[in-house]
Formats: sequence, C-alpha cells, structure tokens
Amino acid sequence: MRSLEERISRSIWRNTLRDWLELSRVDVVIVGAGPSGMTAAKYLAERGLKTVVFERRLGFGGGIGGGGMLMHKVVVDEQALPILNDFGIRYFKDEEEGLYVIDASELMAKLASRAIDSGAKIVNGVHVEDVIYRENPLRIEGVVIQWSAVVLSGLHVDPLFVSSKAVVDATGHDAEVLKIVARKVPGVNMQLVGERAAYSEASERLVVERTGRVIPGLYVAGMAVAALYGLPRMGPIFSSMLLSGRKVAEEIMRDIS
Ligand code: 48H
Repeated sequence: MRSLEERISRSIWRNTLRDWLELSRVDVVIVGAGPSGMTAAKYLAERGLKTVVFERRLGFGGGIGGGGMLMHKVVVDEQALPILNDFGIRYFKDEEEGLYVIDASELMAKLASRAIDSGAKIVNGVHVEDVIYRENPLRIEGVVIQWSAVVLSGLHVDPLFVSSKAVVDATGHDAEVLKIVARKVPGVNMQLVGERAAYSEASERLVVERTGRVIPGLYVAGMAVAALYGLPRMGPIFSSMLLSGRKVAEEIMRDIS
C-alpha cells in the first residue's frame, strides 16, 4: 500500500499531466482572467469550443477586485443586465440615473464559476510570454507559456507551447499579447496607440465597437482594445468589459465554427 504522501503526489502529477495533454491543442486561448476574458470564456465554452484561460496571478477577476478606489462595489449600465442575468449575478438599480450596482466579489466569483461550469478551464499561475505564428498567409496559431513563478524568479527556463485556432488578448490596460505581436511577428503592421484619458461614456461605447479580430487568429477584448486603438478609459464601470467579452466570443464562433 502506498503511503498517503505518495498517493497525494501521484494523483496530482497524473491528473495535471492529463489536463496539460488535453490543453496542448485547444480551440481558443484567452489570455487574462479579468471580466472580459471570463465573459468570453463562458460564451465560447457553452457553445462547445475547447477554451482555456491563462491567468498569471493565483486568482481571477483582474481589475474587478479593487472595485472603485478600493470601495467594494462596481457599476454597470442597463446594456450589461442580460449578461449579468446569464451569469446569475445579482445587481440593484441605484438612485443615480442609469446605473446598476454589483458587489465586486460576487462579480469576480460568478464570472469565474459560470465560465468553469460551461466547460472552460481557467489555469492560474501561467504567464503568456509569446505567440506562435505562421506565414503565407500570416496568422497566429497559439501561445508560448511559462510558469509565473519562473518569470518572477528571473531563472532562464525555456517555455512550452499551446496551439489554438484563436488567441484573445484580454490582458487589460497593458495589452501584453498585442505588444508582443507588434514587436515580434514579421509582416504585422500594428501600432499600439495607447489608452487616452477618461471619457466614460465614449469609452464604454467605443471599446465594444472596436472589439474583435486584429489579424487572423488574434482577437482583442476589454481594456486592451483601448490600448490598441487609442480610446479613452472609463473608470470602474464594467458594462463594456462584459459586452466586449460576449462580442469577441460571438466573432470567434463566426470565424472558426
Ligand atoms: C497571463 C496576464 C498576462 C499575461 C496580463 O485588467 P483586467 O481586469 O482586464 P479587462 O480588460 O478584462 O478588464 C479591465 C478592467 O478590470 C479595468 O481595468 C477597467 C474597466 N479600467 C477602467 C479604467 O479607467 O481604469 O484583467 C487582465 C488579466 C489580469 O488578471 C492579469 O493578471 C492578466 O490579465 N494578465 N495573464 N499572461 N501575459 N498579462
């Protein structure tokens, strides 16, 4: 009989490796478990697409957890209500015209749990450090990943690959995947304009309008859209993050299914 210690280790090794073998090729890689990434993950996975979210932190929610200046509430407008209902997220109408209020912790937890229930995998502690590309025709075919702990340690450790039909940059203000593609993929003529100062109403509309495919195989959602196209920021109103996540999912489903 194996000791309990031995059985614990064997169970974790075997089942993690089984998962990673499954994840070596997926339909969609989403980079970042913030609001836009997790929303996209649910809508993709529930339509049967094999979807993985890589999140470099040991948690999820991205910018939601900080609420508005550490107040534990965020707001949305009425356009986001159907998405909140899809996720079973509770909200109430505020006395401020047109605003609905949500607890930040409920938004984070339920976005993640519904994405997972729909079949998406959220893998924490994994940093996307590069992309896979092909030429003639030019396209993005996956990502290059590394443990966040290795990145933080500064050790030189070669990464591994995950192949996919679509990659979504949902990394927020930093637009990390787009920056890599602009700098390192030959033949891509992409300039990140950089996010503009606050203009909430315009930003909420424009981020959703500009969400979608950037080049074949590469999509953008959430605040990374603002960084790419030079759109204003909106502050802690999250309607456009949720709507952007749903829109990118719809666009990917049209393109690849
Ligand atoms: C793995 C990565 C990597 C990487 C980053 O910032 P997020 O919450 O992203 P969005 O766009 O879904 O939501 C933005 C929103 O939270 C926000 O900041 C708003 C509305 N601001 C308005 C304003 O005016 O300030 O989440 C992105 C996630 C984070 O959890 C990162 O840790 C993760 O992506 N991430 N994960 N590999 N290379 N880069």
